[in-house]
Amino acid sequence: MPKNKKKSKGKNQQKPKEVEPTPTQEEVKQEPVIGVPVDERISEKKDIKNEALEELKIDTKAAIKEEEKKAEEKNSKKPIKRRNSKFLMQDECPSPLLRPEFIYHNEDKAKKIWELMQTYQGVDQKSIQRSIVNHVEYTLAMTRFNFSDFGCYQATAFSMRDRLLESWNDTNQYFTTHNVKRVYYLSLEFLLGRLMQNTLNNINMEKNYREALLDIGYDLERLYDEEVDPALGNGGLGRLAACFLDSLATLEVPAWGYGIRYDYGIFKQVIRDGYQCEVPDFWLSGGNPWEIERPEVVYPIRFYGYTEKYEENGVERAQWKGGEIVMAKAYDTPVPGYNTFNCNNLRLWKSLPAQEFDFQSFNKGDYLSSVEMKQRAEYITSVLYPNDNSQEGKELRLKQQYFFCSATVRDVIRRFKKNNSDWKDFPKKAALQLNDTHPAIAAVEFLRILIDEEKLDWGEAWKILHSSFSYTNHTVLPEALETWSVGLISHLLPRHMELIFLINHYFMEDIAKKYPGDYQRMEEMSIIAEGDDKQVRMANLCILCSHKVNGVAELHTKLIQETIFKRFHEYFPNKIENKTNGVTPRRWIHCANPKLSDLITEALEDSEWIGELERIEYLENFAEDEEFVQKWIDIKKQNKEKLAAKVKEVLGIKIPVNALYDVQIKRIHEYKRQLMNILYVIHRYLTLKDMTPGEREKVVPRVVIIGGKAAPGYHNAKAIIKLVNAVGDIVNNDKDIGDILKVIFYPNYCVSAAQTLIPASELSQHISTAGMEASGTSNMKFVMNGCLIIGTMDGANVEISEEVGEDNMFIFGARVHEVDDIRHRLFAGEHNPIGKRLQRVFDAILSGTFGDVSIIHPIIHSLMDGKDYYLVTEDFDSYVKAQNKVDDTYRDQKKWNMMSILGVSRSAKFSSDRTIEEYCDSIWKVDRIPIPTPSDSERVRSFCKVYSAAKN
Ligand code: F58
Repeated sequence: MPKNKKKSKGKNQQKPKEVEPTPTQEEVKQEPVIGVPVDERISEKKDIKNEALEELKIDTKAAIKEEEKKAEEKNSKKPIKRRNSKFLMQDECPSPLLRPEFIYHNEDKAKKIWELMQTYQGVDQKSIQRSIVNHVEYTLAMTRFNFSDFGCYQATAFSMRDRLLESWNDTNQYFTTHNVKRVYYLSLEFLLGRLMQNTLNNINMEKNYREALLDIGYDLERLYDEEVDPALGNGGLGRLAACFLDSLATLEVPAWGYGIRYDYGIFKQVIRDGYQCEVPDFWLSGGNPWEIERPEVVYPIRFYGYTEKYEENGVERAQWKGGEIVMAKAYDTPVPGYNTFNCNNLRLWKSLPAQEFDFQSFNKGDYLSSVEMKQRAEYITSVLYPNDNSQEGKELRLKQQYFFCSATVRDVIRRFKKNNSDWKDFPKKAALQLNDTHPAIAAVEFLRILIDEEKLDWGEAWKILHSSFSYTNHTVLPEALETWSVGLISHLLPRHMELIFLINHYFMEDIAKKYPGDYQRMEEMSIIAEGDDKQVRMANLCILCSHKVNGVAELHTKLIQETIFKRFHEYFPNKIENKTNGVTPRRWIHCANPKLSDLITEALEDSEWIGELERIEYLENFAEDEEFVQKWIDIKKQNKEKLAAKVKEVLGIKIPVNALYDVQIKRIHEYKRQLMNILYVIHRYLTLKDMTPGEREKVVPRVVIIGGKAAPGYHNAKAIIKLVNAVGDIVNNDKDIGDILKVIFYPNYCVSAAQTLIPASELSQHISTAGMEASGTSNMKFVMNGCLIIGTMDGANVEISEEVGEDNMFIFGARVHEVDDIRHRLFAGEHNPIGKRLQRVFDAILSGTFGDVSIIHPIIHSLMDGKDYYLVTEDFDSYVKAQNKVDDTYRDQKKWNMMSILGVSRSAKFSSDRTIEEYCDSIWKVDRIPIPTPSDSERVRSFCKVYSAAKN
């Protein structure tokens, strides 16, 4: 049974559940309810109170006394300190809000400009409507009287961007003026998902925009669907970067994300005849209203060429010459936080030719080769590599990495030099986080600039580099650990290869000193893997260049400390630490599941939990409250209906709403074991077929949904997709089975699909072989949406089970410490876990029950031969048992819903706000810097004057 202790509400509040005294005006002011005018809030509360009294039929006098007592108690607690966004303040403020003043360099000119721009754009209905139609006419050049939903989406996005830019400018101005320390999050992937809904919610303007649009005949929800889903990432790693951006802005941490503006995001997955086909995703075809092109922020990036060494005051430096130059141009996307005045930035780089034409070739009459050069330059940022947990050793990929790292490092240095002159201060002003090893070359580029261009000596440069860089590892899978051939790096980045050799040389000297004669250890720790084709181990490089290295879940961190980075952990015992991943509750509860969000807000009596998820634990008090549970059930049902409608629209398949929705959505990979899932589905199908119609009626109906993309070259993953589709074709059309079992392969899984799938799920599968999933983050999203987990003790599942209680999950399978031994015995033929049930499933597949699925046959045969690296056969029995337990529990709806509510109420640890706070405290050493709210702008103005006087 779940632990059912009563929880207190948030950090400093103890709230009675039953009735609440009517709040005074004073109280209401202290506890703003987002987006609802003060008067409405009071009348709403009154109604709730009256209804509650009616229903509970309590003795009113006693109740009032009780209320007064509780109100007293409550008033004695500290009020919640809360900053409003400028948008909400504007809503409540009769006159336009003043903006903070900019620094004067030329007093007269600046004063005039400031006067012209001294107030923010209005957020009242008229102002919003005017700005939308202005963009229709002046930005999109459409007629104001006839614009499509898409046109309206674009104009609305532009009008929102205008408002974001005000905050963006003020934030950056403030940070620059105060010369604050900034975090730079370097990632080859940012899987943002759609921006409109999230932005409106973060800046508290959803209601205003909804009403303004409705008044001119547009439905905001329909506009949300007009937005493309920017998919500049593969999976967990890229999505984590996006959640981090949201949390960094919400926590008012000065931070910029840096990455690549790919023309093509991850491919669109289309299913033909059950097989995955990849279609290019040119996400920019309709324009991107969220970004700002920065033609003035461009950097030349060199490739190839040669180096010339020289000595200067005993320091060896080099000049890197020749080769080819490509330009990097910046595109900025404002990143607003939730309920804050701050607005951060995501800067993505696009490649351009250094000049439109190679005039030499052009003049020589070689027109085509000059065009070719332009295309070669643009090609660098054209496409995201669609690999998940495997590395693509192509030259273009390394070019992408260096291209974006060099532009980023130059940009960061430029910003630093604007306000600082002493290089020793760099670590006090910048923290650079490497999201996996993909941006590792940034560390070497930084070193190169410090030594060859800024003329620092090795010792100084190394210290600055080491104190400002840190690295996150996301995998222990050997095939995903990045290496680059020494030959390729020497050719593409000759100076960098020299520096890598130097770093390694000094490090090997240290190791030899500490462990004389231990060549094995030196070999393991070396950045260079010796052999015919020498390789650079990017993880080793990252560990050396960073002051902190982190894993992404407790178990994962322990594993990297004990396995792949064991030697480094011995040598640097304080370097490798854990930062358990998290996800943003703004996108993953509030936007994805607005009804659930409203219910939580209603129960908790305010919406503070969206910004401080710890407060959600108070929900535990409602786990057995019948009225609340009924609302909980209704919301899940509505979300299931929405998903069922989507499935009908996309696939033409009708799925029942009264079935258990069982979902596994993630990249298709053998270690994630979608194969085990579908093998179980086949077992379930065969079992149903054996039953009489009467017996079948007693079975819990299930809709099994599997979704995810396979890397285009990953044959086995593609075979699994085919098998799922083939099983679906047979099961879904089997009259004996009807609605008792449906099998859906949900095509083109992406962030926006997740936002529909997750809120509708009741059971979700996180069933990787123990030790192979670094963390997983969708498991967290599912828990936050009241979904129960069937899973192995892997990645963050372990911590989820600690938080929600093992009894509230369906845990099964081999544990990490057992895996190696089992695998060894399987491969040696000493152990055969294939029982009758599984053998029957294999036979059905091999005998053609599901049509021609010969693509999967080799995998099935190797499982039968014991070549079962991912332990599918080993874990199958305990998986079936766990699935049986799922059915039994689902039959007891009271218990199921209690488990669901408890899961949500205990999910606070998995907010990315918590993760980011930990990074800030122990890795980045960076403070929260709330920029002044407009009401404080007088203070800013006088500060700026002093500053400008001092400067002049
Ligand atoms: C994922 N890695 C982990 N890599 O697999 C997952 O457990 C974890 O929760 C998540 O990172 C966030 O920490 C991942 O998504 C990639 O997609 C790489 C893309 C580039 C090539 C190598 C894999």
